[in-house]
Amino acid sequence: MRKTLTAVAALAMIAGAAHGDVYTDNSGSSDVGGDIHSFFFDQGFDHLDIASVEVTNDANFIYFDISVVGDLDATNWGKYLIGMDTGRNAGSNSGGWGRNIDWASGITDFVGSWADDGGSGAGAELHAWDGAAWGLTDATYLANTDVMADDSNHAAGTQRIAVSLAALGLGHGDVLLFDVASTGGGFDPGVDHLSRADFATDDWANQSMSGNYLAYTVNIPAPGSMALLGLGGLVGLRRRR
Ligand SMILES: [Ca+2]
Ligand SMILES: [Ca+2]
Repeated sequence: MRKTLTAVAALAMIAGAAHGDVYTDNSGSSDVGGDIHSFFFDQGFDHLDIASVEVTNDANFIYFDISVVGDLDATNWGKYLIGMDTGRNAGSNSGGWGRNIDWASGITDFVGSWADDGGSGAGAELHAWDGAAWGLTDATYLANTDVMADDSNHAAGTQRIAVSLAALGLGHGDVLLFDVASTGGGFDPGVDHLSRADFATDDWANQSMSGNYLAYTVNIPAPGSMALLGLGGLVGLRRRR
């Protein structure tokens, strides 16, 4: 019985390996060691304080669950950028809707997303760098096939963005380097960067800069591999008895 339970637990872990990687961020006011400068924190902008980002993928999409400290149903503004370096070209350090952000090591693609409608709606654009200029790949108000946004967990502070792996040129085993930043409108900087545990800027007028990028490895299990692993485990179990 114990062996059976062990086998079940092992199978659960194998299945779990295909689930998301969680990248946690610091939070709270810079006055007490947090990563939101008190200039912003004291104005109650907790919907710009990134708490964590969970990344996962299936055969067709990579998903970013961006979770902030605040309630996204309780705010009527907030922008969330995902800067991505797929490695397909050198990328650009500037971009992301022309926000006042230095992406530090060059992004080849970015998602600009919003939670603007009193939390009742979410949308996103996907842009790609061709080596010389930014171009719009897709948006939730266009084909809505290469990038999608989900606001169903806004009350919990989570906005889900799905991006087509094909649009990013990513396949099994490829490593995506990325950073996530919260921001406002116009030429605003990134108020919070997932890549930084310290505050990214101390005023709307001052540029923010990415820290060390996070890395996610795309894992697309081959059809039936789960079942084969499971069978192998059971065969091994039988032999040991
Ligand atoms: Ca944060
Ligand atoms: Ca941060």
